Amino acid sequence: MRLGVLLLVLCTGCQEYGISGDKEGPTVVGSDTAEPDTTPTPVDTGTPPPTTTTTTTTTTTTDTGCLAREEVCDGLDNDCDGEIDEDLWKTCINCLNAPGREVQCIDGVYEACPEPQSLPPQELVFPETTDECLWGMDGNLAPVGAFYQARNEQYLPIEYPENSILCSLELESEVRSVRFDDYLILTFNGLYLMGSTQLDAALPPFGAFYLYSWGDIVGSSHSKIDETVFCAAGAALCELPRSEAEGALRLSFTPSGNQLLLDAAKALSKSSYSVGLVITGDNDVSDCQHSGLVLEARVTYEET
Ligand SMILES: [Ca+2]
Ligand SMILES: [Ca+2]
Ligand SMILES: [Ca+2]
Repeated sequence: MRLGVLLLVLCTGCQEYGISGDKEGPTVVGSDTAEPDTTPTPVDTGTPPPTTTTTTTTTTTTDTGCLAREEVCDGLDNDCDGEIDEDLWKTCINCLNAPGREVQCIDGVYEACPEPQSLPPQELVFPETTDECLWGMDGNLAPVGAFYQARNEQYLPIEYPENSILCSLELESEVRSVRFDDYLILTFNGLYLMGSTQLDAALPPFGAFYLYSWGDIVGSSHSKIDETVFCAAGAALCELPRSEAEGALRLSFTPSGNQLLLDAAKALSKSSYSVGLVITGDNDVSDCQHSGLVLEARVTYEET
C-alpha cells in the first residue's frame, strides 16, 4: 500500500513537469524539448539578423554552412565571402583628442594606435652677439636716444619628427648670468613670452597672450617705459636682470601654462614652432647685444 502511494505521488510529479513543458512548448522552447526532425535550422542565430535577411541567410547557411553577418575584427570570416577581416579600419584618437591615423584589422586585432613619444631635451642656444645694431636696415631706424630704434632678432626652431604632431611642450631656462642692452624680448611662435619691459600695452592681445611684432614698437619712446619683467600667462618662474645689468634668467611654466602656450602657438602655426630672442637698441654701439643664452625645450609628439 505504502509503495503504491509513493509511486502515485512520483508519477503525479512527472505528469505535472511534463504538462508545464507542454504548456511552454508551443511558444518558444518547443524546438528544444520537441525532437528536431522537421526544422534543421542553424544554431548560430545568437543574434537574429534583420527580417529581410532571414531568407538569404538560410540559403547561404544551407549551401556553405556559414551564417553571413557583418564583417567584424575577430579573426573569422563573418560575411562568408572567403576572406577574413577584410577591409576593416579604425580611426585612432590622437593626443590632441582628434581623429588621427587609420589602423587596419590584422589577424583579428586592430593595429596599435600611435602613442606619444618623448624626445631628449633640446637646448636652444642663442650665441652671444657683439655686433652693433643694423641701424636703418631691415625695419630698423637711425639711432635716436631713448627710443626703440633698432633690434636684433634670432629664432631657433623646436625640432620634432616629420609626419607627426606636437603633443606637449615645456620651455624652461635657467641661466645664472645674462646681460643685454637695451631690452630683451623672448617670443614663442610670435607670442610675447618674457621681456625686460612691459610692452603689452603696445602689442595686440591674442587670447591670454600678446603678439610681438617689431612694427608695433619701432620708433616708440622709452620715456614711459616700465622696466618690470613681463611674464606671459601661466609662467611659474620668471626672472630677468635689468638692462645693462648682470643677473639670472629663469623661466618656466606651470603644466596648464605650458598647455595654454602650446595651444596658442598652434593656433598661430600648426606645423612649426620656434623661440625668438629680440634685443633692442636706441643709439649706443653696445645696443642690440646680449650674452649667450640657453633655453631648454622638452616635447612629446605622436606620429600621424
Ligand atoms: Ca569576410
Ligand atoms: Ca571577421
Ligand atoms: Ca642703448
